Amino acid sequence: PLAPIPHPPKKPIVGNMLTVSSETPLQSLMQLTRENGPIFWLDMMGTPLVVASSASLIDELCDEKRFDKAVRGSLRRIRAIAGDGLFTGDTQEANWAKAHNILLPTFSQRAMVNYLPMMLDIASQLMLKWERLNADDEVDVVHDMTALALDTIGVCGFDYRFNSFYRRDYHPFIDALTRTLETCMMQRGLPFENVLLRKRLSQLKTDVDFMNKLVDDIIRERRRGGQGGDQNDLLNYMLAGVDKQTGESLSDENIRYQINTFLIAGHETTSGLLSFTLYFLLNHPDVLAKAYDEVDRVLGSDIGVLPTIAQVNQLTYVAQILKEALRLWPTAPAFGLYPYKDEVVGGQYKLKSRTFVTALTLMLHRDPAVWGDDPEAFNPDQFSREAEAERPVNAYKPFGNGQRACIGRQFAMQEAVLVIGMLLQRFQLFDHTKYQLKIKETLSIKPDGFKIKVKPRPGRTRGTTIPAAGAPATTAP
Ligand code: FDE
Repeated sequence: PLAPIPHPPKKPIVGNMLTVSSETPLQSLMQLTRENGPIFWLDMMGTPLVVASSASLIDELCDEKRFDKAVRGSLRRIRAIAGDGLFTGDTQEANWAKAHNILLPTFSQRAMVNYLPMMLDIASQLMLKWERLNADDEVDVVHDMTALALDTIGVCGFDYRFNSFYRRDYHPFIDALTRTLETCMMQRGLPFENVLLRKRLSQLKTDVDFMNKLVDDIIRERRRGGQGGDQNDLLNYMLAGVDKQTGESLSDENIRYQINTFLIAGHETTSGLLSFTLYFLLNHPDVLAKAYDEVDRVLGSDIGVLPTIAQVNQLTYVAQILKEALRLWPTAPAFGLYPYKDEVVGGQYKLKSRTFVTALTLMLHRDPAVWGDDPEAFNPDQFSREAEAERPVNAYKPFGNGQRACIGRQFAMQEAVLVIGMLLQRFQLFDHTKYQLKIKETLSIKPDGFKIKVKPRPGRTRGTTIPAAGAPATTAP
């Protein structure tokens, strides 16, 4: 029998618009899930938004024959800068499939070894910065992890150095990007919004022009230098790549959108992942001790040699810790879907064709049916090989679903394992403020105001060998 989808009470005109906090919409949706159950709908000024989160419902929603990714709301507005790039393109747009086909191999597990020297280059800059801190210096974790993730995607993506570790503030590109994303998140389609946001909207135009120019100049330069440049970066693949299905390659405009996309999709999510991981390590001494053991066994105490790809792949407990951090705080905390046709889900809830459904990953990852009675507990054993094999396939979705899942997954995980490994090899960590977790929401989520102190571990060889730019990294024998 059919049943109505539950929904919290609404107000005239604005409906449930104000039920959801504008500062912390995702935490509102978590709370609403606790109150209303695994599926409910909100009236966003006449447009319904369905929020689903149980493992059984999400399993149905992950059926790509019935549901497709929905590029709506703030994600749609991000097209101002990411256009029909992979993240913000509709599945049916010609450029989505074209770029997907061209870029998939460049993000494959096999391709990852190419990025290792560049990742080590940037990771070494972070290590050096932390090694040179004085005992009373604080580390602004989110700031440093953002610098790291941004610089990594800059070098691996298009051989551009944001040089974030050589400046106090962020590169102007990042300020422009951050403002642009903020404006896209603030627009909610409320009355008078364009008046209230007038300043921001005109700034948005300036920012988008500035970012496009920077990226377009890089593309033009590279074209001029001939396509066979010796960089192993994504830009070269995009310039040279041909989609086998259509025989076409990407236009310069679309390549610009892809570069903007990698920066948007790749830097905040990865930085948040690293920040939450450090937070959990500091709060779970038993897990931290086990991680130190693994790092010491795999990487040893000589910090003069940088990790090899084989060593990175051996840090399996570190990888488990990262996965568990992404379970409790998936830095891309939800994904949007719509049904192609009228559907019934959960055997009783009608969804009209094209209804916007948010799959709330944050609560999916807390479904007791999958994660047990204490889903809030941080436990990397949830990702032992045996536990992973036993779990239903769609119970864990930090990288989204199906063909629209994260193309940067291996890239982000390799970078994160390597960085946590190198940090633990070198440093003791101190939670000197007794930090209380507070989640800041932008397009992604991160631990707000998380500061730590670090101290070099005793018995480590001082000094780090930094590979010359572009040169292969030193490898252990
Ligand atoms: C994507 C993605 C996703 C899906 C979304 C939707 O559905 O809407 C997710 C969930 C994600 N992603 C997540 C993540 C996390 C992390 C850490 C990351 N991510 C990272 C990264 C890096 C890079 C470079 C990236 N990432 C990228 C990307 C892209 C391009 C995309 C889109 C795809 C398609 O095609 O659609 C994504 N990513 Fe990520």
